[in-house]
Amino acid sequence: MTQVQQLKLYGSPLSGHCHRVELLLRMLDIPYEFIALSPEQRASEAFLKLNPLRQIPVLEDDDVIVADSVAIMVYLIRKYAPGSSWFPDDAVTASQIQRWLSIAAGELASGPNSARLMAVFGRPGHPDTIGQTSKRLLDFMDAHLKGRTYLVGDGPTIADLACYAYVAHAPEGGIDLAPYPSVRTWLGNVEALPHFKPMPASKPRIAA
Ligand SMILES: N[C@@H](CCC(=O)N[C@@H](CS)C(=O)NCC(=O)O)C(=O)O
Repeated sequence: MTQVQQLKLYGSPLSGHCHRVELLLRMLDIPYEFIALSPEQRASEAFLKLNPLRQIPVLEDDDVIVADSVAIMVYLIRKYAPGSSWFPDDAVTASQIQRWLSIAAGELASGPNSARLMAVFGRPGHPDTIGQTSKRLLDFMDAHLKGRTYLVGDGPTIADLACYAYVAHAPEGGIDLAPYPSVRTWLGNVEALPHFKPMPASKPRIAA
């Protein structure tokens, strides 16, 4: 009988990039082992072989290694839930979801995520640029989410999971979500999904 290997997710509990993958694994009900790596382990030669960019998350599925949170989400859907409503094949819906995945890797990463990295992890950055990017993104998200439950269509998709953590934790970077009522309602809608698990709150200036 073939031995089924449990999926391994290498990451950090305080990484929103890892959190989005964990949410999808949980919501697809796929068993996995979370392996939290220290900064030293992420600098090791062994980890360099898993991801030459030295970034978490990395997924190990038997002999398949997938790096990058969005790539992992696409892999999990295609392999374990093909055609599912989390990332449907329909061209229009897929393009709408892809737009938010691009925003997650673009404005969300260079806006609210960068603000949190500066405040919590002491990373360098340009507060004015980060603030402008964050405001433009949140203004857009709030207008888009007015009257909607989720980012795309009528049900949750990987767009919601990809965008959730760094919006929810934006206040850790000094970004106030009070002016964005539709965004706050949407955060609650994601938190109400079955198998949701929060990302822990960060304390200022801790090791990444
Ligand atoms: N595009 C990557 C970005 C991942 C990323 O930035 N991970 C951070 C932790 S949240 C990291 O490993 N940073 C270390 C580095 O970039 O050197 C993804 O979506 O997985």
